[in-house]
Amino acid sequence: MFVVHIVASFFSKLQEDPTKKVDRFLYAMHLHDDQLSDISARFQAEMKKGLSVESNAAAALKMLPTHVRSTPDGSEKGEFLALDLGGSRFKVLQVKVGEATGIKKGGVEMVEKTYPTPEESSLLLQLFDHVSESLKDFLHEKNISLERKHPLAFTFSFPCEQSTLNQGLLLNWTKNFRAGGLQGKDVVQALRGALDRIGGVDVEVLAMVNDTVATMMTCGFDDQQCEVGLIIGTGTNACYMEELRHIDLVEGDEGRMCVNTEWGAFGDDGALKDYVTEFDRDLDAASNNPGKQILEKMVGGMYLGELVRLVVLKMAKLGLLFKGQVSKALRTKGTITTEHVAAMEEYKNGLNNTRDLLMGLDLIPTFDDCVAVQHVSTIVSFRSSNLVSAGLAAILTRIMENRNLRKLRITVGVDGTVYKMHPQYPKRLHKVVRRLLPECHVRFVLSDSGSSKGAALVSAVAQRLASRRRQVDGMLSPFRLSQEQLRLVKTRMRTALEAGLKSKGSSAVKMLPSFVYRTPDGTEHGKYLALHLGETNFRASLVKFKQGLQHNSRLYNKMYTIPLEIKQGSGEELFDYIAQCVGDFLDYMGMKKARLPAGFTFSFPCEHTAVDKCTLVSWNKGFKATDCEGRDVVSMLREAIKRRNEFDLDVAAVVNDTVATMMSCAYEDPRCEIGLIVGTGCNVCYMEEGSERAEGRAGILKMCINTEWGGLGDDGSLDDIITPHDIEVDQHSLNPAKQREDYFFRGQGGRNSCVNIILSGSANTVLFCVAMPIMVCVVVQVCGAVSRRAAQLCGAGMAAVVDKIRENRGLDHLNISVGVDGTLYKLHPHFSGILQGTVRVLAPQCTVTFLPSEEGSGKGAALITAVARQKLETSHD
Ligand code: 0WK
Ligand code: 0WK
Ligand code: BGC
Ligand code: BGC
Repeated sequence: MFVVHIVASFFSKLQEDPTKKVDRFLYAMHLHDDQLSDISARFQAEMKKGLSVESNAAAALKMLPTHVRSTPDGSEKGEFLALDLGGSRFKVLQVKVGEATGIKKGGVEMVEKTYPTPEESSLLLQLFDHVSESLKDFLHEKNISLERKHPLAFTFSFPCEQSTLNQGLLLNWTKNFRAGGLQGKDVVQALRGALDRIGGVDVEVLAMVNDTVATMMTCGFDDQQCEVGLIIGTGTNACYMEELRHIDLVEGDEGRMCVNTEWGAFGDDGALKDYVTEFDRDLDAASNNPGKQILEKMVGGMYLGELVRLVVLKMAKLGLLFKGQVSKALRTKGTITTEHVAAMEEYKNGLNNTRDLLMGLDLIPTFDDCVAVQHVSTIVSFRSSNLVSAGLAAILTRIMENRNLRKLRITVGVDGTVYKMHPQYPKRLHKVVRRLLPECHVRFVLSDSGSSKGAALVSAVAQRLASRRRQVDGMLSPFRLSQEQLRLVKTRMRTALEAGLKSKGSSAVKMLPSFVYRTPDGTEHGKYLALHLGETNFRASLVKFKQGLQHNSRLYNKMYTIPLEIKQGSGEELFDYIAQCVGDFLDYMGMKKARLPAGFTFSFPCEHTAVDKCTLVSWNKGFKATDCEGRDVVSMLREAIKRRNEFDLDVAAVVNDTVATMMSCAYEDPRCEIGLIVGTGCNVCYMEEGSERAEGRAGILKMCINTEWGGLGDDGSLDDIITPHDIEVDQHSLNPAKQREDYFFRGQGGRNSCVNIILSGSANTVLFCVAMPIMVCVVVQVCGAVSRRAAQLCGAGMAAVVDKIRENRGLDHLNISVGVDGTLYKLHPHFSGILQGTVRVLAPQCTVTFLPSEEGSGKGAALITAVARQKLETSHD
């Protein structure tokens, strides 16, 4: 019979090769390389849309952050239970990784059991009760103790929005799952709820991962170049290691994070409309999620068989097959499966399998019919692998762009029944990817043990970090200040402020009068030179004011670094260096002849007797120049200028950087009556109402007081919260036992910015650390605790200051602004937020607005000089 067919077809070949007929009929399913490159380009555009916070919501590719920050490094170890739900088989496993369990380093041992896939569960409860029951059964069957808590790794192969490793909101079901009541809910919570309902199983869900991620990790355990995970199974999807700086939905710029692309949804926004055929549309319309998962329906194993059936049905109806015979079976959805498609493409038995399938569908196929139907399968599955190639090419191109590479050597971890069981699929996929990206050396590694090994590895890292985190948390507990302790600090700061105002030297908080009696009122005008001696550099500025407040100033400045030997040399050398810099600046501005009025911002504790007369109380912050403490700062500067004999200055004011910052912000916002610096050092000034410290100057209503609050604690008033680490820092500082509180805040320039960078890396460290070596995460944790305490202490101090001003003015509620400057406040990712939050809690009767100052010391010093000038002029009138 069959031989007859062979003979007959030979003659028909003379008529026409049945595959040609199919090629014509399915012309739209043939994708040429230029079309694939076009699809790949569209894919890349969609990836960008998904990564950006602006367009993510509208993007078809959700680009979901997975919080897995690196691939395994082989040191993972532990014993885990694992659930693998969402693929064609629901599996419960026990996974032993590394030495923990007597297997050799880098080894993995797994026992597993497959349970019925509960996909038809219409309700959430049913689904997770089934999963929990299966887990319980597994523990019984494998004699795994029910007494102890087991760490669990959960592979859940559906789109989930995760903000941590062990939490994830289900965005929508795909494939054949549709248990009601879970969408938008936390999947891990739902599982925990079911386990509690079932009872008798004690587990801690350490990680929930997508099957693509778990597959990447599984293959990454043996091949560290594996940075892409690919599933071509019931459904399809891919993940890859993206640069964190490109993932807007997660804070931080350092390092990488695995992104679950959820590429099955590619085309849901029409991006594939030129390639979707009538068969795809028919299949989609009949699916349980029309309009969704467009790419998946052109690629995934759940759909390939159905696509072949729809094509064969149409061809039969058109009389192109089986002489137009159409059977009920052929009309029935799902009668051709992906297993059939794979079988039809087997090298040897492909045609026989095709004949058997068609006869099984009550059809009487001719040889040509078999050849034609087999070719339909080829075209359908070829298109599937081609589309996957286009998607992979997009991902690999992006990785090359991210890393600025023209060539790339990378491994792709793969799993899924289509890839595993379809005889031609892998070869076709590899070939097309290499053709689309000849500059890429792509190695495909089949995940030999499913994804649970990978899920266990992610959990092993999470577990190690969680235990290290608990350990470090314990060590950091002294840095965690309770509300009660912060209230105490506020009270002690208040007491110190009051004591400092009462009498000179009676308090660790010196409360130094600044002889600045008012904030700017817009009458300031003219040109001024502003000099600023900071911790790291000296700055000279020329500031011009036009009458009127706000935006009426112009400023030109030049920065000069201060060499260490100058900071810690003789006072004469220091002020000669300052005079030299001023000379250079005046030269640069062509103003050497102009005898400009100058204001000098001097960020160290000084005892003033007038706005242009003050003696340095003590150096701090890395300065230790000799013969300066106890001497008049302005005289030392004037002497140096005289020694230089190149130009002359009228130094009309010397101010603390806090006062300068307050003035410059008050120029923009008249409610600003406090100046705060949180930088290398930390200090605050504020407008005090006529305290005794004003030295009985009659009629003095207000004066700005430089608190020098950095000294709080020098009298032991903070001993109950000072930790051994603080003492160590203090002892190794240039001025031990001085400026105690300064050390809590002290940013110390460069060292400060490390903390900023480390902490800007992550919103919540645990996630951060999943990627980074453990030590990095410990450093992040320590940085977090130390800077959090600094910000809270700053907040407690500020609460004391604003409440004092409120009470000074007998107000129930105070509205006030604070001008603030300093690298720690400006650059640290969380400092300002924590500080402001602490003030809100500790001073609820005050509304405090923090104004980051621009050019504070320059403009501020010039404003004070202008005010001092005006005062002088009025006193001469
Ligand atoms: C095996 C993995 C599982 C994944 C599945 C996908 O262990 O996590 O979901 O592959 O392939 P499928 O079973 O859907 O063909
Ligand atoms: C910038 C201000 C200056 C102040 C400095 C403090 O203009 O007056 O001294 O901030 O911050 P630091 O440079 O110590 O971080
Ligand atoms: C799901 C993915 C999953 C893929 C492969 C898709 O339907 O949305 O999360 O990775 O199937 O199982
Ligand atoms: C100094 C203050 C200064 C603060 C901020 C402290 O170390 O004593 O005078 O305001 O640092 O720069």
